[in-house]
Amino acid sequence: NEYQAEDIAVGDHVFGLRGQSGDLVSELVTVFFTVRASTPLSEPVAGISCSYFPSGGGTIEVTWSEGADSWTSGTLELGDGESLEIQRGATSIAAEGVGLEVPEFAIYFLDAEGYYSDRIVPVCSLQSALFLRGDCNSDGAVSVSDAIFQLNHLYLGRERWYCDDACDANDDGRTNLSDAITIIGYVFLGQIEPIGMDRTCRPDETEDFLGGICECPL
Ligand SMILES: [Ca+2]
Ligand SMILES: [Ca+2]
Repeated sequence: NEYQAEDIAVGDHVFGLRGQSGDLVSELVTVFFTVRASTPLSEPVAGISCSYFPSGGGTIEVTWSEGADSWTSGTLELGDGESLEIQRGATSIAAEGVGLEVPEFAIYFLDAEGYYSDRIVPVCSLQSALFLRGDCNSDGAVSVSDAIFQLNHLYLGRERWYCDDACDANDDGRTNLSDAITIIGYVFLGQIEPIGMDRTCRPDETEDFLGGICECPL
């Protein structure tokens, strides 16, 4: 059984509870409680930061260091009602599959006395996905098959790539014939220009409007 009361003023309060069954009435049970103006668990964590990784369905990762007030558990609550438990002593939590944009979410903590902290809404920075430039077909290598794959889509309407940035081999913000030529020049002639292809995964270092699902395939 549950009874809820809201908008109780700050200060000391008491309520009484009596059970009744037919003519029988129990003794009055009284409960004293105090509503505090602010939570005693005011600084559960310090130096909180959040990263959002758009690849692989979207992941948020929140990290922190120990705050001034100790806590016994915590919760990461997503806007859709899903929640994840934060283990005692943890300094990070990650939520996977949160979608293609930073979701609404908050974290809060609970101390040994049963007090909750305020809800903390971290600001997440966008972490660019790593990808292998030139690996248009996402098989983990830069080879002539990437150029063929790209041309097959561009001119024959075949399967499209997942990661625009990987197919933008010359990093000019467009995916077109010049990228296939760049890939061929790299594979057969060792031409690393214009962007210094070196078979390592990196985030995109230039601003463009390309997107897609990019991951490091290595
Ligand atoms: Ca490839
Ligand atoms: Ca290009």
